[in-house]
Amino acid sequence: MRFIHIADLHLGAVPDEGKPWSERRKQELWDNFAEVIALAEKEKIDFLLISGDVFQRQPLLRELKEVNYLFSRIPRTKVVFIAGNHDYVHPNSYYRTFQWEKNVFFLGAQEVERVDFMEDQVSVYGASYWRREIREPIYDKIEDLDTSKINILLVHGGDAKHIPFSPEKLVEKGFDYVACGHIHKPGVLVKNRVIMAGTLQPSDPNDTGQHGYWMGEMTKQGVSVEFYPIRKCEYVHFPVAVHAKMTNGELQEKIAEVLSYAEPFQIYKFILSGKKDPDMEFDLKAIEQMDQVISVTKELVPDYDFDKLKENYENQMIGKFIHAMENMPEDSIRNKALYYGVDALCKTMRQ
Ligand SMILES: [Mn+2]
Repeated sequence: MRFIHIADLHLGAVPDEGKPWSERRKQELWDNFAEVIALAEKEKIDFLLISGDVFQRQPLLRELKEVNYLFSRIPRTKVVFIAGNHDYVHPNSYYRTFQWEKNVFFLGAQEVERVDFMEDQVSVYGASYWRREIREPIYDKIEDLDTSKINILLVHGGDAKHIPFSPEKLVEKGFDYVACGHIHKPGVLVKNRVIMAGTLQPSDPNDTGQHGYWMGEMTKQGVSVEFYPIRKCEYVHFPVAVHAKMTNGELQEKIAEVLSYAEPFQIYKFILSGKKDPDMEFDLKAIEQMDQVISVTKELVPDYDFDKLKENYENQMIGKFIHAMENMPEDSIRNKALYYGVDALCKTMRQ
């Protein structure tokens, strides 16, 4: 049988809030999902596996209707999904009462449950979050798989607060395929067996790199699955080396040059590092207003000339401080203390 595995759609999220492209990206999260649905139709996919966090927060009733409509477009595809820690099944959640299309199987219980697809000889296991955190390794308790069938497990978690699990142990239990979600970076945990889908498209600037869906073929003899990127949005963290003589003009030129090579779907976070002229204040706002820039952070240290400062301020606090520090044994702690002390004193002088 043919399948697609996705997770962490985070529908309802507002990516890059405050930026002119934020609304477009919010809509794109839905469009990307609709694209996968169209693909499932085109590729005659038998199973669409969604490993949690379809929504960023508690889904609105009309949002469930929209999603259900998309599922109704692929009646021959069986859709199996669970709720994650973001869209957990709250006591008032519409997940509790919603009537899904016939081809949709929502595993909404907080204990692991199983749904059998006789005609395909497939069983799918999964559980939904009923609270934001689950620290218990609940997948460890699954027992007695019928190994004559293809057994699939939908997982959401993988860190200490969200159902920790060992990929190898799940393979040992006899699962043919473990479809994981929650960690936003896609990854192969066990080749062709345990796959972390990653977010379909990122909604947080810290989710750098490629994102997309997994598609493959599954039989009792084995699974082959591959990653297919969707390149609508890709966050890039870009380090910029700053030198002591750099001015705002030069910095902006450098950044504009980087952006001139950027792909249209890339969004940049610039990280400035190095030494700067103590007098220089970089205009980060100007950079943040450039197109395709989400933020700028700086890890800059002023380039102080200690000898000159000592000479110029011989009889003042700063000169005495440098002199005293230089009489101490030189190590990294002394160097830091010297640097931070001078920095603090210089800042007071400039006020
Ligand atoms: Mn999650």
